[in-house]
Amino acid sequence: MDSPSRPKLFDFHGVSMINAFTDNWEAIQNFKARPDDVLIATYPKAGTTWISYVLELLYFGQMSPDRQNTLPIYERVPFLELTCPDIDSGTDLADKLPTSPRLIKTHLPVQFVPKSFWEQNCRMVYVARNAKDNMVSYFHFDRMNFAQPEPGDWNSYLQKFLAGKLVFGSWYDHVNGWWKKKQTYSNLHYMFYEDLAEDTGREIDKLCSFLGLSPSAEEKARVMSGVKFDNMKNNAMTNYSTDPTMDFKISPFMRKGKVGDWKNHFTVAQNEEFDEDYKKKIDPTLQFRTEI
Ligand code: PPS
Repeated sequence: MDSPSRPKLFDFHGVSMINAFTDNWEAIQNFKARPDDVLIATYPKAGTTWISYVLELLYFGQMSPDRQNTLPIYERVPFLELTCPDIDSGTDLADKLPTSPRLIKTHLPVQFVPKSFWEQNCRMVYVARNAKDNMVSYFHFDRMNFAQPEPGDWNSYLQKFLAGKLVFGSWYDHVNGWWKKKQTYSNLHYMFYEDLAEDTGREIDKLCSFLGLSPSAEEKARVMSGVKFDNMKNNAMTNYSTDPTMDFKISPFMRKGKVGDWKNHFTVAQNEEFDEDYKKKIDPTLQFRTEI
């Protein structure tokens, strides 16, 4: 049974959404991006916080130790479409950000991105994660985050994932849509969670070349150390322990951080059903790894 305190999913221009991400729609669509803004875009649970912290440390890690020690990541990298009572909306937080560039997070599918980001030719970093691990991570997140709809049991969650009936809609449409955009919009860097896990240093180098940054060897080492899973898990500014909507006794935000955890969740039959459906939906030019 759905808990009355949990938000309800509804269809919003063809994408499953909840009020927290649509109530501020006019301000989101009219958001004024600046040319040096960097938009971090992901389907939920694809590695948003990880790449946000990489970018945050690359740009501001040296400049302001106070910033690193006192501000949670979700205040340093505003979540554009988020609006909920008693806290600043994502658009307000972004408007007030004192940094240059501003790092801004979104889970919006590509067709919903405010037009000023395209008009200003902003840099965008998209992180994609293989569908199976992405779904496992989202399942545990929805169990512990009371601001998300009730996940139900694992098997019903899998059916919802296949049908695109999760917040921010279909994983397939999301990763395909952003992938297609990359063909025509050159300021988009499309990354994979699995690559980041396999060789963080290599992926940081690629990211820096996209962003026009050239950190020293020491700076790069500092970033690599800061963004290690255990370090982020133990860092109150990156582990979401300050967010009251989450119950870490059910599942922590920094849960496992692994490639291949899906093997601990899918039955053989579920895996076959998933793979059969996957072939029909994924853009064949977009290739994911489900193990490394
Ligand atoms: S959110 O709520 O959409 O912003 O969540 P998001 O940050 O995209 O995804 C959370 C998952 O990313 C994992 N994570 C990491 N993995 C490896 N290394 C580092 N440093 C790291 N930081 C976050 C986090 O553990 C969640 O994945 P799971 O599989 O649930 O552990």
